[in-house]
Amino acid sequence: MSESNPIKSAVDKVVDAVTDHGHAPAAEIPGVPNSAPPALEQPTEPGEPLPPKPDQTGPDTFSPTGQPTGADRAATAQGGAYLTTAQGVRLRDTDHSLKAGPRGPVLLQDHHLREKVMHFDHERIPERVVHARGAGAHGVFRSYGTAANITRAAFLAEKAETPVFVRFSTVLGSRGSADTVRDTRGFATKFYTSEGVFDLVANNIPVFFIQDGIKFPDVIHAGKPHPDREIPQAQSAHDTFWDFVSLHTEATHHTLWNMSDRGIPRSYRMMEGFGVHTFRLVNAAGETTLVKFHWKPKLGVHSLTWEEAQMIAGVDPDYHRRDLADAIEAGAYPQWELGVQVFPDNPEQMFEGIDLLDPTKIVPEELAPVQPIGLLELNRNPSNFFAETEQVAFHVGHLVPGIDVTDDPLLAARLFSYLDTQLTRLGGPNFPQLPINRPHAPVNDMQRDGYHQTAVHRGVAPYKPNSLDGGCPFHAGLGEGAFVEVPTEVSGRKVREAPATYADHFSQPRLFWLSLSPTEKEHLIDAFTFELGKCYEQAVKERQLRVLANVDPVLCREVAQGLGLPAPEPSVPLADAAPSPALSQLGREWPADGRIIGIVADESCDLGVVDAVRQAVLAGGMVPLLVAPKGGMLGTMPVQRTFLTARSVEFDALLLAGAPLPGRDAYGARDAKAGNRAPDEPVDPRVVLMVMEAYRHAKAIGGWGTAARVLAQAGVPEQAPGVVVGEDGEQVLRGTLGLLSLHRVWDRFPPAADVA
Ligand code: HDE
Repeated sequence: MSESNPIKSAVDKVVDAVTDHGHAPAAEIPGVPNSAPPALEQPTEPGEPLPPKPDQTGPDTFSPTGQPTGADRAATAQGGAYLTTAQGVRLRDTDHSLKAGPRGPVLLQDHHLREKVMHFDHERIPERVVHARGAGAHGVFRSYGTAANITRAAFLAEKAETPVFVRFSTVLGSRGSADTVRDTRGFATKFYTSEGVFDLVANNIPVFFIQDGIKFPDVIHAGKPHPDREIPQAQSAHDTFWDFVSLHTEATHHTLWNMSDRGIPRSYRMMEGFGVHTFRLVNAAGETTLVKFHWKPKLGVHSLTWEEAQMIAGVDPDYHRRDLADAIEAGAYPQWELGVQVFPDNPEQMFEGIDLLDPTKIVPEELAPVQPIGLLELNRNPSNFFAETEQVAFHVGHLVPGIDVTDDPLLAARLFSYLDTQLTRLGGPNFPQLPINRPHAPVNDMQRDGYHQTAVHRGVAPYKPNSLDGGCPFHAGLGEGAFVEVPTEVSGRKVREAPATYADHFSQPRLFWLSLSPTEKEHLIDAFTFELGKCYEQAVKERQLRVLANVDPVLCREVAQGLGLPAPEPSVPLADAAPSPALSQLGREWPADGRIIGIVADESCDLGVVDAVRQAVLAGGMVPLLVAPKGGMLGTMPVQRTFLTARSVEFDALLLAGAPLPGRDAYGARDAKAGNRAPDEPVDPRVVLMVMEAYRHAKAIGGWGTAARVLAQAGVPEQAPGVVVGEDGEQVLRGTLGLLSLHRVWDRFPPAADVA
């Protein structure tokens, strides 16, 4: 595109306005499988394996004992041009077993067959008992130094840069379950600091279902599929979940967050993260502060619509995984600011009447602002899912000097659980030696042996005190960077009891409800009605309505209405809660980096304009996907989706470069999406369907040329909010991209007056 192109320059301005620059623009359409395109014919010349794609790296190369090896990352992967056995012996044939004649029996001596099949038989390890489904990425954390006065953690000092690995996840589903189910999301970060590994094992929801870790097996058993039929997969919309939470009302706050739009994020890149518990920081002078950790995404917090989430679960079950990898591959590196809410460390561990040890409570940001302390950027994709994302082992007890835990009883059980679970999952106590888990600081822990020991230790005295190894290793003092637990007073009777403050289960759920915009309230009502509507037992539904009655009468009434049940009266007085505007996702503008723009066109459209629009979208750090009647090229442009393969849910916005004529395959017998098309229909019915869905999902829709015809057929008024129709692509693109900064066009669907 030449600089004088009027479309491009106008579009650049729009793109500048809506995107947060500083990111390299997307260089190409992401998703390429390897670093070089394959030949049509099977290659015959031996050669080294291809290098990884430029966006992919493995873990940094440290020894199992945390010392830099200086080895090339490629050296940790298999190399060499020739196929070998596991012992490095070259092989002539891996296609045929060794037999007594071509039709004869396979011989027991076939060591290659046995080795190959033996390894294959043991490729699987147990999936995580929770958070089994996930996706990860490498990145860097850059500290602002603003926390240096409250913690002596080296990685939070000014200008410190720390490599990180982050794994996002859902909670309930199995490893192969869909990404977009309604659930809490995990947001776990491993900081490879100069003082050892620090893990911040967070969620995208700031509270938890339970106040005491002893209830964790109960809540997870209730949320997982029913034990008899093992259904439903990765869902909370079933009897055992609602049976438990309706009886165990401390879950109410978390349940409200899950039923809100937070339970169906648009992207991992567009989620907040919360450490949930209160942590104790300690500075160089030994002074302590209580904090709650927050991750704030630079792209804002955005969600799917429920219908869209359900459709994507079928159309692209890997949606969030793909989105993260594609964005990094395209150079749209996601960023989050790490922040802390800071509270004085008083003996009560209370702040403004809120119990800081109760993980079902937040502290509203209006009472304790989130103070930014550093920036996380994810900029490298893993090169091997299993080695990195599956084998990474997080632990809330991976702490560094300057960060300590508090007496939150939920945290206590976690401190036990995260080590324990790795023994089964990763097959023994040496999981810290897996490359992705290796600290970037020297390890000398005197631990020896065990399954999968990969370090080759020296010396004869792995015990303390010793003289035979010269007394090594030595204790470190505070001055040598030792981790020293904060000395805190502890006293009390040994009891199985909760403190009185834990008995309030409804005031903060009410605070959450009152803080949502009318649109978000409608979504919450819909989610509760959907989930309870999927329950079989009337008693479970009625009991949960009693819970909702204690949160808000409108919420309870609307859900009851949908279930066809009477709305009960509250059993406790409704709390007098002041809303916290920070809890609402809506009402602000955000950059649109890495968003997917579907551009629908066929031969009848002005392809010069289409190309200019496509280039401009790309230049703005977004990804244009060209959708055409058939694969191959449209003019000079590669087609990424066809009317057969595309579905509206893949796109954040739709652009219509005209009114595509029905494709050759546009009839129901071939493609059900086409339905029973009337013979004289002027527009491909799959395009009409795409527009109808994008409209329903409150997405921006733009069209030029003859696009108005498509809108008419889809029943979409040209004047509807978020629909931009114009004479030329320049004007339409400007309008459509502008809408993306608000994420969705919610004013297309006004909420009911009595919900607002
Ligand atoms: Fe976890 N949790 N959890 N959890 N959790 C695990 O550890 C557990 C809790 C969270 O990407 C397991 O390595 C108990 C709160 C994330 O690998 C396990 C309790 C929060 C991940 C475990 C909790 C979390 C896990 C499963 C209650 C948010 C995924 C496999 C006392 C602050 C980490 C594993 C990854 C994973 C136990 C509660 C977040 C079994 C006992 C609260 C993000 O150890």
